[in-house]
Amino acid sequence: MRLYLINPCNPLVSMTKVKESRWNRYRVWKPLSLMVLAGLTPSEWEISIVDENLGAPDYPAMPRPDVVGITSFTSQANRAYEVAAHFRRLGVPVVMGGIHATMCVDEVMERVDSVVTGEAEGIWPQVLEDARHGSLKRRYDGGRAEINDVPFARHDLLATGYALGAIQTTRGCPLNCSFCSVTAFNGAHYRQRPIPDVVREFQLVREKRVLLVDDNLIGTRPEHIARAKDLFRALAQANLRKEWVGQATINFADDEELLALAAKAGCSGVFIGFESPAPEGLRELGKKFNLLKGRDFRASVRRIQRHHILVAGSFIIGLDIDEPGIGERIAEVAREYGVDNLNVLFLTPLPGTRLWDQMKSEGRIARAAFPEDWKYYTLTFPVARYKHLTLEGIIQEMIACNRKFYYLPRLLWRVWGSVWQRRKPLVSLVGNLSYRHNSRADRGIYADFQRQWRDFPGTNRI
Ligand code: B12
Ligand code: SF4
Repeated sequence: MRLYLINPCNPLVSMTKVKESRWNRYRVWKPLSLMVLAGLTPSEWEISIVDENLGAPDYPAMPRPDVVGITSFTSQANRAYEVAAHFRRLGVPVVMGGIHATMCVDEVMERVDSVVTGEAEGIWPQVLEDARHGSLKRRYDGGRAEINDVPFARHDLLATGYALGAIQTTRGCPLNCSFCSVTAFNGAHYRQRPIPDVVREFQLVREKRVLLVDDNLIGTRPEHIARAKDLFRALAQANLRKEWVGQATINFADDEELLALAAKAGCSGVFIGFESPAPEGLRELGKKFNLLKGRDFRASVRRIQRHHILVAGSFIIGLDIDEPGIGERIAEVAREYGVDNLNVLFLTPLPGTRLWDQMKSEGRIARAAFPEDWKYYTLTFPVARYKHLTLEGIIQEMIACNRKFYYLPRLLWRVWGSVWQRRKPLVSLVGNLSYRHNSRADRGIYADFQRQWRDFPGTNRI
Protein backbone atom coordinates (compact mmCIF):
# COMPACT_ATOMS: atom_id res chain seq x y z
CA MET A 1 0.00 0.00 0.00
CA ARG A 2 1.43 3.33 -1.09
CA LEU A 3 0.81 6.52 0.88
CA TYR A 4 1.71 10.05 -0.20
CA LEU A 5 1.83 12.71 2.51
CA ILE A 6 1.85 16.16 0.93
CA ASN A 7 2.70 19.64 2.22
CA PRO A 8 1.30 22.10 -0.38
CA CYS A 9 3.19 25.28 -1.24
CA ASN A 10 1.96 28.84 -1.33
CA PRO A 11 3.77 30.61 -4.17
CA LEU A 12 3.14 33.99 -2.52
CA VAL A 13 5.35 33.15 0.46
CA SER A 14 8.65 34.65 -0.50
CA MET A 15 10.63 32.86 2.18
CA THR A 16 10.04 29.49 0.60
CA LYS A 17 11.60 30.47 -2.72
CA VAL A 18 14.79 28.62 -2.11
CA LYS A 19 15.88 28.67 -5.74
CA GLU A 20 15.51 32.47 -5.95
CA SER A 21 17.45 33.18 -2.79
CA ARG A 22 19.97 30.92 -1.17
CA TRP A 23 19.33 32.68 2.15
CA ASN A 24 15.87 31.10 2.22
CA ARG A 25 17.41 27.68 2.69
CA TYR A 26 17.60 28.70 6.34
CA ARG A 27 13.93 29.63 6.47
CA VAL A 28 12.23 26.60 4.94
CA TRP A 29 11.32 24.32 7.77
CA LYS A 30 10.31 20.72 7.66
CA PRO A 31 6.61 19.81 7.76
CA LEU A 32 6.84 18.05 11.11
CA SER A 33 3.11 17.19 11.03
CA LEU A 34 3.75 14.82 8.11
CA MET A 35 6.83 13.30 9.73
CA VAL A 36 4.72 12.61 12.85
CA LEU A 37 1.93 11.11 10.71
CA ALA A 38 4.55 8.90 9.09
CA GLY A 39 5.63 7.85 12.59
CA LEU A 40 2.04 6.80 13.31
CA THR A 41 1.70 4.84 10.06
CA PRO A 42 1.88 1.03 10.25
CA SER A 43 4.89 -0.55 8.56
CA GLU A 44 2.95 -2.18 5.70
CA TRP A 45 2.53 1.26 4.13
CA GLU A 46 5.21 2.59 1.82
CA ILE A 47 5.40 6.29 2.64
CA SER A 48 6.61 9.24 0.54
CA ILE A 49 6.54 12.73 2.01
CA VAL A 50 6.30 15.48 -0.60
CA ASP A 51 7.18 19.00 0.54
CA GLU A 52 6.18 21.32 -2.28
CA ASN A 53 8.22 24.09 -0.66
CA LEU A 54 11.26 22.42 -2.17
CA GLY A 55 9.54 22.37 -5.59
CA ALA A 56 6.26 20.75 -6.71
CA PRO A 57 6.95 17.33 -8.23
CA ASP A 58 5.62 16.00 -11.51
CA TYR A 59 2.71 14.08 -9.93
CA PRO A 60 1.57 12.35 -13.15
CA ALA A 61 5.06 10.87 -13.51
CA MET A 62 4.94 9.39 -10.01
CA PRO A 63 3.56 5.94 -9.23
CA ARG A 64 -0.14 5.97 -8.37
CA PRO A 65 -0.65 5.98 -4.58
CA ASP A 66 -3.44 4.14 -2.73
CA VAL A 67 -4.14 7.06 -0.41
CA VAL A 68 -3.07 10.71 -0.26
CA GLY A 69 -2.88 12.64 3.02
CA ILE A 70 -2.60 16.42 2.78
CA THR A 71 -1.72 18.84 5.57
CA SER A 72 -2.54 22.52 5.32
CA PHE A 73 -2.26 25.78 7.17
CA THR A 74 -4.98 28.20 6.07
CA SER A 75 -2.55 29.95 3.72
CA GLN A 76 -1.93 26.69 1.85
CA ALA A 77 -5.58 25.69 1.42
CA ASN A 78 -5.94 26.76 -2.25
CA ARG A 79 -3.00 24.71 -3.36
CA ALA A 80 -4.15 21.84 -1.13
CA TYR A 81 -7.44 21.76 -3.06
CA GLU A 82 -5.62 21.75 -6.42
CA VAL A 83 -3.51 18.78 -5.33
CA ALA A 84 -6.59 17.02 -3.91
CA ALA A 85 -8.48 17.55 -7.19
CA HIS A 86 -5.63 16.03 -9.18
CA PHE A 87 -5.58 12.80 -7.16
CA ARG A 88 -9.36 12.54 -6.90
CA ARG A 89 -9.58 12.70 -10.70
CA LEU A 90 -7.42 9.57 -10.70
CA GLY A 91 -9.79 7.93 -8.22
CA VAL A 92 -7.26 8.07 -5.36
CA PRO A 93 -8.93 8.81 -1.99
CA VAL A 94 -7.70 12.05 -0.42
CA VAL A 95 -7.65 12.72 3.34
CA MET A 96 -6.95 16.21 4.64
CA GLY A 97 -6.02 17.18 8.20
CA GLY A 98 -4.25 19.91 10.17
CA ILE A 99 -5.24 23.33 11.36
CA HIS A 100 -7.24 24.51 8.31
CA ALA A 101 -9.19 21.27 8.03
CA THR A 102 -10.06 21.62 11.72
CA MET A 103 -11.17 25.24 11.57
CA CYS A 104 -12.99 25.09 8.21
CA VAL A 105 -14.40 21.55 8.16
CA ASP A 106 -17.34 22.19 5.82
CA GLU A 107 -15.25 23.91 3.18
CA VAL A 108 -12.65 21.14 3.25
CA MET A 109 -15.24 18.36 3.27
CA GLU A 110 -16.56 19.59 -0.10
CA ARG A 111 -13.13 19.14 -1.67
CA VAL A 112 -11.67 15.92 -0.26
CA ASP A 113 -12.91 12.43 0.54
CA SER A 114 -12.25 12.52 4.25
CA VAL A 115 -11.41 15.19 6.83
CA VAL A 116 -9.48 14.59 10.04
CA THR A 117 -9.91 17.30 12.66
CA GLY A 118 -7.64 17.83 15.66
CA GLU A 119 -4.44 15.98 16.47
CA ALA A 120 -3.89 12.73 14.59
CA GLU A 121 -2.29 10.46 17.20
CA GLY A 122 -5.51 8.81 18.38
CA ILE A 123 -7.12 8.34 14.98
CA TRP A 124 -4.68 8.03 12.05
CA PRO A 125 -4.14 4.23 12.22
CA GLN A 126 -7.95 3.83 12.10
CA VAL A 127 -8.21 6.14 9.08
CA LEU A 128 -5.62 4.07 7.22
CA GLU A 129 -7.31 0.84 8.17
CA ASP A 130 -10.63 2.14 6.82
CA ALA A 131 -8.91 3.37 3.65
CA ARG A 132 -7.39 -0.09 3.16
CA HIS A 133 -10.87 -1.61 3.29
CA GLY A 134 -12.39 1.05 1.05
CA SER A 135 -14.60 2.27 3.89
CA LEU A 136 -13.23 5.75 4.64
CA LYS A 137 -15.62 7.88 6.66
CA ARG A 138 -16.26 11.45 5.61
CA ARG A 139 -15.03 12.79 8.93
CA TYR A 140 -12.84 11.74 11.86
CA ASP A 141 -12.01 13.68 15.01
CA GLY A 142 -8.64 13.12 16.64
CA GLY A 143 -9.33 15.56 19.49
CA ARG A 144 -6.27 16.26 21.59
CA ALA A 145 -3.66 13.56 21.92
CA GLU A 146 -2.35 11.97 25.07
CA ILE A 147 1.07 13.56 25.05
CA ASN A 148 2.77 10.23 25.77
CA ASP A 149 1.24 8.88 22.53
CA VAL A 150 3.13 11.34 20.34
CA PRO A 151 5.44 9.07 18.33
CA PHE A 152 8.96 9.79 17.19
CA ALA A 153 8.72 11.71 13.94
CA ARG A 154 10.26 9.93 10.93
CA HIS A 155 13.44 11.97 10.65
CA ASP A 156 14.80 9.45 8.16
CA LEU A 157 12.24 10.67 5.61
CA LEU A 158 12.90 14.12 4.09
CA ALA A 159 16.54 13.59 4.90
CA THR A 160 18.05 16.19 2.57
CA GLY A 161 17.45 19.71 1.32
CA TYR A 162 16.94 21.43 4.66
CA ALA A 163 19.25 23.49 6.79
CA LEU A 164 17.18 22.85 9.94
CA GLY A 165 15.63 19.78 11.51
CA ALA A 166 12.42 20.01 13.60
CA ILE A 167 11.17 18.54 16.84
CA GLN A 168 8.31 19.22 19.26
CA THR A 169 8.56 18.92 23.04
CA THR A 170 5.26 20.45 24.26
CA ARG A 171 1.77 21.20 22.94
CA GLY A 172 -0.76 23.86 23.88
CA CYS A 173 -0.58 27.36 25.32
CA PRO A 174 -2.63 28.76 28.19
CA LEU A 175 -2.36 32.40 27.09
CA ASN A 176 -4.97 32.41 24.30
CA CYS A 177 -3.96 35.65 22.54
CA SER A 178 -6.79 36.93 20.36
CA PHE A 179 -4.99 36.51 17.00
CA CYS A 180 -3.41 33.09 17.59
CA SER A 181 -4.80 29.67 16.67
CA VAL A 182 -2.75 27.65 19.10
CA THR A 183 -5.02 27.66 22.14
CA ALA A 184 -8.08 26.96 19.95
CA PHE A 185 -6.33 24.06 18.22
CA ASN A 186 -3.97 22.51 20.78
CA GLY A 187 -5.76 23.70 23.90
CA ALA A 188 -4.91 25.80 26.94
CA HIS A 189 -3.64 22.79 28.84
CA TYR A 190 0.15 22.78 28.52
CA ARG A 191 1.24 19.22 27.68
CA GLN A 192 4.88 18.20 27.97
CA ARG A 193 6.40 15.16 26.31
CA PRO A 194 8.45 12.82 28.52
CA ILE A 195 12.01 14.13 28.60
CA PRO A 196 13.68 10.77 27.74
CA ASP A 197 11.50 10.60 24.58
CA VAL A 198 12.55 14.07 23.52
CA VAL A 199 16.24 13.30 24.07
CA ARG A 200 15.98 10.03 22.14
CA GLU A 201 14.14 11.69 19.28
CA PHE A 202 16.68 14.52 19.21
CA GLN A 203 19.33 11.88 18.56
CA LEU A 204 17.43 10.86 15.43
CA VAL A 205 17.45 14.37 13.96
CA ARG A 206 20.11 14.45 11.28
CA GLU A 207 20.61 18.18 10.89
CA LYS A 208 23.08 20.01 13.10
CA ARG A 209 20.64 22.90 13.55
CA VAL A 210 17.12 22.27 14.82
CA LEU A 211 13.86 24.20 15.26
CA LEU A 212 11.94 23.39 18.42
CA VAL A 213 8.46 24.09 17.08
CA ASP A 214 6.81 24.45 20.51
CA ASP A 215 4.74 27.62 20.58
CA ASN A 216 5.70 28.33 24.15
CA LEU A 217 8.84 26.40 24.98
CA ILE A 218 9.03 27.10 28.72
CA GLY A 219 5.35 27.64 29.59
CA THR A 220 4.13 30.06 32.21
CA ARG A 221 3.94 28.37 35.60
CA PRO A 222 6.79 27.45 37.97
CA GLU A 223 6.28 23.70 37.29
CA HIS A 224 6.49 24.31 33.52
CA ILE A 225 9.74 26.18 33.97
CA ALA A 226 11.11 23.48 36.26
CA ARG A 227 10.38 20.91 33.53
CA ALA A 228 12.05 23.13 30.91
CA LYS A 229 15.16 23.24 33.09
CA ASP A 230 15.11 19.45 33.42
CA LEU A 231 14.78 19.14 29.66
CA PHE A 232 17.72 21.48 29.06
CA ARG A 233 19.82 19.60 31.62
CA ALA A 234 19.03 16.30 29.89
CA LEU A 235 19.85 17.72 26.44
CA ALA A 236 23.13 19.13 27.73
CA GLN A 237 24.00 15.84 29.37
CA ALA A 238 23.26 13.92 26.17
CA ASN A 239 25.93 16.07 24.51
CA LEU A 240 24.12 16.13 21.18
CA ARG A 241 26.36 18.75 19.58
CA LYS A 242 23.34 20.45 18.06
CA GLU A 243 22.24 24.07 18.05
CA TRP A 244 18.57 24.88 18.25
CA VAL A 245 16.16 27.80 18.14
CA GLY A 246 12.80 27.96 19.88
CA GLN A 247 9.82 30.20 20.58
CA ALA A 248 9.07 31.62 24.02
CA THR A 249 7.32 34.42 25.82
CA ILE A 250 9.38 37.18 27.39
CA ASN A 251 9.43 35.40 30.78
CA PHE A 252 12.27 33.36 29.25
CA ALA A 253 14.46 36.27 30.37
CA ASP A 254 13.43 36.15 34.02
CA ASP A 255 15.46 33.21 35.24
CA GLU A 256 19.24 33.22 34.94
CA GLU A 257 19.54 29.51 35.67
CA LEU A 258 17.04 28.71 32.89
CA LEU A 259 19.01 30.85 30.43
CA ALA A 260 22.32 29.27 31.38
CA LEU A 261 20.86 25.78 31.00
CA ALA A 262 19.24 26.64 27.65
CA ALA A 263 22.57 27.92 26.32
CA LYS A 264 24.35 24.81 27.61
CA ALA A 265 21.72 22.63 25.90
CA GLY A 266 22.46 24.27 22.54
CA CYS A 267 19.99 27.18 22.35
CA SER A 268 21.30 29.68 19.80
CA GLY A 269 18.21 31.82 19.30
CA VAL A 270 14.72 32.51 20.48
CA PHE A 271 11.64 34.04 18.79
CA ILE A 272 9.71 36.29 21.13
CA GLY A 273 6.34 37.89 20.39
CA PHE A 274 6.46 41.52 21.59
CA GLU A 275 3.44 42.21 19.33
CA SER A 276 2.92 45.91 20.09
CA PRO A 277 5.06 48.78 21.39
CA ALA A 278 2.08 50.08 23.42
CA PRO A 279 0.48 48.60 26.55
CA GLU A 280 -2.99 49.36 25.06
CA GLY A 281 -1.97 47.26 22.05
CA LEU A 282 -1.03 44.33 24.27
CA ARG A 283 -4.37 44.66 26.07
CA GLU A 284 -6.18 44.73 22.73
CA LEU A 285 -4.48 41.47 21.67
CA GLY A 286 -5.07 39.80 25.03
CA LYS A 287 -1.29 39.50 25.49
CA LYS A 288 -1.53 40.59 29.10
CA PHE A 289 1.41 38.37 29.94
CA ASN A 290 3.78 40.94 28.40
CA LEU A 291 2.33 43.61 30.69
CA LEU A 292 3.94 42.33 33.85
CA LYS A 293 4.49 45.30 36.12
CA GLY A 294 7.95 46.78 35.90
CA ARG A 295 8.91 44.74 32.81
CA ASP A 296 11.89 46.35 31.09
CA PHE A 297 12.01 44.81 27.61
CA ARG A 298 15.46 46.13 26.79
CA ALA A 299 16.91 44.66 29.99
CA SER A 300 15.10 41.36 29.33
CA VAL A 301 16.54 41.12 25.80
CA ARG A 302 20.02 41.93 27.09
CA ARG A 303 19.78 39.23 29.76
CA ILE A 304 19.01 36.62 27.10
CA GLN A 305 21.73 37.89 24.79
CA ARG A 306 24.34 37.77 27.55
CA HIS A 307 24.02 34.00 27.29
CA HIS A 308 25.01 34.28 23.60
CA ILE A 309 21.42 33.61 22.51
CA LEU A 310 20.03 35.65 19.59
CA VAL A 311 16.62 37.29 20.00
CA ALA A 312 14.21 37.62 17.06
CA GLY A 313 11.31 39.92 17.94
CA SER A 314 7.89 39.72 16.38
CA PHE A 315 5.44 42.66 16.14
CA ILE A 316 2.02 43.13 14.55
CA ILE A 317 0.82 46.12 12.48
CA GLY A 318 -2.86 46.96 12.14
CA LEU A 319 -4.22 46.98 15.68
CA ASP A 320 -7.17 49.23 16.37
CA ILE A 321 -4.84 51.58 18.25
CA ASP A 322 -2.30 51.74 15.38
CA GLU A 323 -2.18 55.05 13.54
CA PRO A 324 -0.01 56.35 10.69
CA GLY A 325 3.63 56.26 11.83
CA ILE A 326 3.29 52.85 13.54
CA GLY A 327 5.76 51.22 11.09
CA GLU A 328 8.65 53.53 11.98
CA ARG A 329 7.65 53.36 15.65
CA ILE A 330 7.94 49.57 15.68
CA ALA A 331 11.34 49.70 13.94
CA GLU A 332 12.52 52.21 16.52
CA VAL A 333 11.19 50.25 19.50
CA ALA A 334 12.73 47.03 18.16
CA ARG A 335 16.05 48.88 17.93
CA GLU A 336 15.63 50.17 21.49
CA TYR A 337 14.87 46.69 22.78
CA GLY A 338 18.03 45.55 20.98
CA VAL A 339 16.57 42.56 19.12
CA ASP A 340 18.82 40.87 16.56
CA ASN A 341 16.00 40.35 14.02
CA LEU A 342 12.59 41.88 13.52
CA ASN A 343 9.62 40.05 12.04
CA VAL A 344 6.61 42.30 11.42
CA LEU A 345 3.26 40.88 10.39
CA PHE A 346 -0.14 42.31 9.49
CA LEU A 347 -2.92 41.69 11.99
CA THR A 348 -4.76 38.79 10.34
CA PRO A 349 -8.03 37.18 11.38
CA LEU A 350 -7.38 33.44 11.15
CA PRO A 351 -10.39 31.13 11.30
CA GLY A 352 -11.01 29.74 14.77
CA THR A 353 -9.46 32.68 16.62
CA ARG A 354 -11.19 35.26 18.79
CA LEU A 355 -10.00 37.92 16.36
CA TRP A 356 -11.79 36.14 13.50
CA ASP A 357 -15.07 36.10 15.43
CA GLN A 358 -14.73 39.75 16.32
CA MET A 359 -13.78 40.99 12.85
CA LYS A 360 -16.40 38.82 11.19
CA SER A 361 -19.15 40.19 13.41
CA GLU A 362 -17.95 43.72 12.67
CA GLY A 363 -17.85 43.08 8.90
CA ARG A 364 -14.13 43.81 8.79
CA ILE A 365 -12.83 40.80 6.90
CA ALA A 366 -11.96 42.42 3.59
CA ARG A 367 -10.45 39.54 1.59
CA ALA A 368 -13.27 37.08 1.94
CA ALA A 369 -13.67 35.40 -1.46
CA PHE A 370 -12.91 31.96 -0.05
CA PRO A 371 -11.29 29.64 -0.73
CA GLU A 372 -9.35 31.71 -3.34
CA ASP A 373 -8.44 34.43 -0.86
CA TRP A 374 -6.91 32.06 1.71
CA LYS A 375 -3.63 32.37 -0.16
CA TYR A 376 -3.35 35.89 1.26
CA TYR A 377 -3.68 34.68 4.87
CA THR A 378 0.07 34.46 5.28
CA LEU A 379 0.16 37.42 7.71
CA THR A 380 2.13 39.26 5.03
CA PHE A 381 -0.94 40.80 3.33
CA PRO A 382 -3.47 43.21 4.84
CA VAL A 383 -6.67 41.19 4.52
CA ALA A 384 -8.88 43.09 6.98
CA ARG A 385 -10.30 46.57 7.40
CA TYR A 386 -8.03 48.38 9.82
CA LYS A 387 -9.33 51.13 12.01
CA HIS A 388 -6.97 54.00 11.25
CA LEU A 389 -5.06 52.69 8.24
CA THR A 390 -6.12 52.37 4.60
CA LEU A 391 -4.89 49.54 2.37
CA GLU A 392 -2.20 51.74 0.85
CA GLY A 393 -1.43 53.23 4.26
CA ILE A 394 -0.83 49.98 6.06
CA ILE A 395 1.36 48.63 3.26
CA GLN A 396 3.45 51.79 3.42
CA GLU A 397 3.78 51.33 7.19
CA MET A 398 5.11 47.80 6.66
CA ILE A 399 7.56 48.97 4.01
CA ALA A 400 8.73 51.87 6.19
CA CYS A 401 9.22 49.56 9.16
CA ASN A 402 11.35 47.02 7.32
CA ARG A 403 13.24 49.72 5.42
CA LYS A 404 14.21 51.40 8.66
CA PHE A 405 15.13 48.27 10.61
CA TYR A 406 16.99 46.58 7.73
CA TYR A 407 18.73 49.73 6.45
CA LEU A 408 22.15 48.34 5.54
CA PRO A 409 24.35 50.46 7.88
CA ARG A 410 22.01 49.62 10.81
CA LEU A 411 21.98 45.96 9.85
CA LEU A 412 25.78 45.84 9.76
CA TRP A 413 25.98 47.66 13.08
CA ARG A 414 23.66 45.05 14.63
CA VAL A 415 25.66 42.18 13.24
CA TRP A 416 28.85 43.84 14.48
CA GLY A 417 27.23 43.93 17.96
CA SER A 418 26.74 40.17 17.78
CA VAL A 419 30.40 39.67 16.71
CA TRP A 420 31.56 41.78 19.60
CA GLN A 421 29.32 40.01 22.11
CA ARG A 422 30.09 36.55 20.65
CA ARG A 423 26.43 35.96 19.84
CA LYS A 424 26.35 33.69 16.74
CA PRO A 425 27.40 36.46 14.30
CA LEU A 426 27.09 34.25 11.22
CA VAL A 427 23.54 33.22 12.11
CA SER A 428 22.73 36.86 12.81
CA LEU A 429 24.14 37.93 9.43
CA VAL A 430 22.25 35.23 7.52
CA GLY A 431 19.01 36.01 9.39
CA ASN A 432 19.30 39.76 8.77
CA LEU A 433 20.17 39.39 5.09
CA SER A 434 17.36 36.91 4.58
CA TYR A 435 14.77 39.22 6.19
CA ARG A 436 16.12 42.19 4.24
CA HIS A 437 15.98 40.28 0.97
CA ASN A 438 12.43 39.05 1.56
CA SER A 439 11.06 42.39 2.75
CA ARG A 440 12.36 43.92 -0.51
CA ALA A 441 10.89 41.06 -2.57
CA ASP A 442 7.56 41.56 -0.75
CA ARG A 443 7.32 45.13 -2.12
CA GLY A 444 6.74 43.70 -5.62
CA ILE A 445 4.17 41.27 -4.24
CA TYR A 446 2.33 44.14 -2.48
CA ALA A 447 2.23 46.10 -5.75
CA ASP A 448 0.51 43.16 -7.48
CA PHE A 449 -1.86 42.77 -4.53
CA GLN A 450 -2.88 46.45 -4.70
CA ARG A 451 -3.23 46.38 -8.50
CA GLN A 452 -5.44 43.36 -8.32
CA TRP A 453 -7.53 44.99 -5.60
CA ARG A 454 -8.15 48.04 -7.78
CA ASP A 455 -9.69 45.74 -10.39
CA PHE A 456 -12.61 45.22 -8.00
CA PRO A 457 -14.32 48.64 -7.76
CA GLY A 458 -15.50 49.59 -4.31
CA THR A 459 -12.99 47.48 -2.49
CA ASN A 460 -9.81 49.38 -3.18
CA ARG A 461 -9.80 50.99 0.24
CA ILE A 462 -10.14 48.86 3.30
C1 B12 B 1 6.68 25.33 12.71
C2 B12 B 1 5.60 26.29 12.24
C3 B12 B 1 5.81 26.95 11.04
C4 B12 B 1 6.98 26.69 10.09
C5 B12 B 1 6.52 25.72 8.99
C6 B12 B 1 6.69 24.31 9.33
C7 B12 B 1 5.92 23.44 8.39
N1 B12 B 1 6.16 23.49 7.12
O1 B12 B 1 5.09 22.70 8.82
C8 B12 B 1 7.13 28.07 9.44
C9 B12 B 1 7.97 28.97 10.31
C10 B12 B 1 7.74 28.07 8.03
C11 B12 B 1 5.70 28.56 9.50
C12 B12 B 1 5.17 29.45 8.63
C13 B12 B 1 3.91 29.99 8.75
N2 B12 B 1 3.05 29.76 9.77
CO1 B12 B 1 3.35 28.48 11.19
N3 B12 B 1 3.50 27.36 12.65
C14 B12 B 1 4.42 26.51 13.00
C15 B12 B 1 4.05 25.92 14.37
C16 B12 B 1 4.75 26.74 15.44
C17 B12 B 1 4.34 24.46 14.59
C18 B12 B 1 3.81 23.53 13.49
C19 B12 B 1 4.20 22.13 13.83
O2 B12 B 1 5.17 21.59 13.31
N4 B12 B 1 3.50 21.51 14.78
C20 B12 B 1 3.78 20.14 15.21
C21 B12 B 1 2.87 19.15 14.46
C22 B12 B 1 3.15 17.74 14.93
O3 B12 B 1 1.54 19.50 14.78
P1 B12 B 1 0.49 19.87 13.64
O4 B12 B 1 1.16 20.57 12.54
O5 B12 B 1 -0.66 20.53 14.29
O6 B12 B 1 0.06 18.42 13.13
C23 B12 B 1 -0.82 17.59 13.88
C24 B12 B 1 -2.30 17.80 13.54
O7 B12 B 1 -2.59 19.07 13.05
C25 B12 B 1 -2.63 16.73 12.57
N5 B12 B 1 -2.38 16.94 11.15
C26 B12 B 1 -1.65 17.86 10.52
N6 B12 B 1 -1.65 17.66 9.20
C27 B12 B 1 -2.38 16.56 8.97
C28 B12 B 1 -2.69 15.89 7.78
C29 B12 B 1 -3.48 14.75 7.83
C30 B12 B 1 -3.77 14.02 6.56
C31 B12 B 1 -3.97 14.29 9.08
C32 B12 B 1 -4.79 13.07 9.14
C33 B12 B 1 -3.67 14.96 10.26
C34 B12 B 1 -2.87 16.09 10.20
O8 B12 B 1 -1.80 15.67 12.99
C35 B12 B 1 -0.54 16.16 13.49
C36 B12 B 1 -0.16 15.29 14.66
O9 B12 B 1 -1.11 15.40 15.69
C37 B12 B 1 2.50 26.17 14.36
C38 B12 B 1 1.82 26.20 15.70
C39 B12 B 1 1.28 24.83 16.05
N7 B12 B 1 1.16 24.57 17.29
O10 B12 B 1 0.96 24.01 15.22
C40 B12 B 1 2.40 27.46 13.58
C41 B12 B 1 1.14 27.72 12.77
C42 B12 B 1 0.74 26.45 12.10
N8 B12 B 1 1.60 28.69 11.77
C43 B12 B 1 0.74 29.58 11.49
C44 B12 B 1 0.90 30.60 10.53
C45 B12 B 1 -0.18 31.68 10.49
C46 B12 B 1 2.00 30.62 9.67
C47 B12 B 1 2.20 31.58 8.52
C48 B12 B 1 0.97 31.79 7.65
C49 B12 B 1 2.60 32.95 9.00
C50 B12 B 1 3.84 33.01 9.78
N9 B12 B 1 4.80 33.69 9.24
O11 B12 B 1 3.94 32.49 10.87
C51 B12 B 1 3.35 30.93 7.72
C52 B12 B 1 2.78 30.15 6.51
C53 B12 B 1 3.76 29.60 5.57
C54 B12 B 1 3.10 29.02 4.33
N10 B12 B 1 3.83 28.17 3.66
O12 B12 B 1 1.98 29.29 3.95
C55 B12 B 1 -0.54 29.38 12.26
C56 B12 B 1 -1.56 28.73 11.33
C57 B12 B 1 -2.99 29.14 11.54
C58 B12 B 1 -3.83 28.76 10.39
N11 B12 B 1 -5.11 28.81 10.54
O13 B12 B 1 -3.35 28.45 9.33
C59 B12 B 1 -0.05 28.48 13.45
C60 B12 B 1 -1.10 27.55 14.03
C61 B12 B 1 0.50 29.43 14.55
C62 B12 B 1 -0.47 30.45 15.10
N12 B12 B 1 0.10 31.37 15.83
O14 B12 B 1 -1.65 30.50 14.94
N13 B12 B 1 5.04 27.96 10.55
S1 SF4 C 1 1.61 33.25 23.84
FE1 SF4 C 1 2.16 32.76 21.71
S2 SF4 C 1 1.41 30.66 21.37
FE2 SF4 C 1 0.45 31.39 23.26
S3 SF4 C 1 -1.56 32.14 22.57
FE3 SF4 C 1 -0.15 33.92 22.61
S4 SF4 C 1 0.73 34.04 20.53
FE4 SF4 C 1 -0.24 31.99 20.74
